Amino acid sequence: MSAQNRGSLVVIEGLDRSGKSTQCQILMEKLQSKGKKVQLYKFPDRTTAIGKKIDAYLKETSQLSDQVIHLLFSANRWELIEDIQSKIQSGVTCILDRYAFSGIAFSAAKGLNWEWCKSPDRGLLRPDLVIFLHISPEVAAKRGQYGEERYENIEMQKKVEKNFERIEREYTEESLSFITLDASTSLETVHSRIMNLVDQVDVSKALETL
Ligand code: Z5A
Ligand code: MG
Repeated sequence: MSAQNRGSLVVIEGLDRSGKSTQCQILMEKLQSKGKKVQLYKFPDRTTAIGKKIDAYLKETSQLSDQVIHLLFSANRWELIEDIQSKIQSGVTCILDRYAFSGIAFSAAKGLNWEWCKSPDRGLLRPDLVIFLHISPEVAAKRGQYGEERYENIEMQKKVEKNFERIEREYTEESLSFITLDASTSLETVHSRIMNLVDQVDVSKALETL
């Protein structure tokens, strides 16, 4: 993708209830108030046909094999990637609330092979910046609506936490900018750290793929 005047691709990842969606919203509003064009994408996007299947699975109203749900989460990203790419090309900053890294962390926590988990997302756009919001699973469990969906239990979240540590190591080795922030502080503190990082993104390089 040509680097000229492109928007940036920023991913907010994190443990459950770490404040990803709250921070994505604040970031979008603050960037818009600075005159930037911004688009927010949330994964899973539960509004598409694939997203509706994912939603039913997460609410435990349907059962699917671990492999099938992993591929559906990835397909849900693939169905939006062209739209994201064209937005970036037209100068829009795209903020992604979860992305492929959640896919690997959760599916591998269920025992699926690590490389197999990575493979369906190969070829998706590689973000300029991944911010990982860290919070201890015990603190997260005290935040709103915890425990209503599949995976929202401390044992699963601890496995996911370990997997994100491995993701950080592996992608940092591949020179991806993957930054962990402490998300147990105030909304304002977390936001200002995120904004500092986003302000430093270098859009002079062309975007690569995962
Ligand atoms: N999943 C997967 O398996 N494979 C994939 O490929 C993908 C996802 C993409 C649903 O995701 C599940 O799908 C998820 C991973 C799996 N399973 N789990 N666990 P989701 O993103 O749709 O999940 P969600 O329902 O939006 O929850 P969340 O994203 O984990 O929450 P959050 O966005 O991080 O937190 P929040 O909604 O912004 O805030 C939670 C509460 O904390 C809320 O009451 C806030 O007001 C409060 N909050 C936020 N920040 C703070 C601070 N700083 N202090 C105090 N309180 C705060
Ligand atoms: Mg969320």
